[in-house]
Amino acid sequence: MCTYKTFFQITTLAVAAICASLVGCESAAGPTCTEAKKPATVLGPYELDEEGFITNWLIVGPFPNPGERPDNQGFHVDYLKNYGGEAKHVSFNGMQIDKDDGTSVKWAPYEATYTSSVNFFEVDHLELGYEQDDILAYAACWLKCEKDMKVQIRVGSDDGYKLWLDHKIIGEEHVYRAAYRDQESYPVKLSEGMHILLIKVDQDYGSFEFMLRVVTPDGSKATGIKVYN
Ligand SMILES: [Ca+2]
Repeated sequence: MCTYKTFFQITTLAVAAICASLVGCESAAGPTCTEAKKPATVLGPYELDEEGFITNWLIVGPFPNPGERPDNQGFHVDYLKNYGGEAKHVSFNGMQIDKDDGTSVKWAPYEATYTSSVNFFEVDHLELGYEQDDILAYAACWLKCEKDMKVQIRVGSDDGYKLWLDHKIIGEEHVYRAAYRDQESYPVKLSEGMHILLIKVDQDYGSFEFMLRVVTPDGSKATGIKVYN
């Protein structure tokens, strides 16, 4: 029998569970992101470069992106669906992702050294061919903030991308273009602690790269942030 007291307890637990599952809320100044749950071990810490670019990432791929402009088909396919899904995925070094064709790939670290851009053709473990077309890849990292802060996450990409912060999508550009810095800018409020970034970048043909930096609203490097993979 469901008494009023029992109903109240169940309702309270349900509300608590829903609240616990939320990671922030929207506001006019961009999403407020609270600390996300990280895996037991992470690589790092690494520094943002002098302009705020993240140059240390975990990367996994390639995944298929068949079709022709303007509608390559991989962009809207969740290749992490068996691993929490893109929105809930938590990557770690060495994590294996099985693909539908029976093969598998693994998340592994990559450091962009001579440029702030992540050129996927330079990522050895992706084993890509020269200017391989119709593919996509994911990159992820953690940001550890020493205090609450307001920042902008600025992205350039070739070709399009989807961007999640703390399991919430904050940017999506289904475009075909060359990459330049700061093509989009996303204002966010980060709480003290760890925050997970996941970006999915797709490729039709030609170059295949992205660059992402974390800056203050005036465009200078955000301070007080460490990067982990
Ligand atoms: Ca391209």
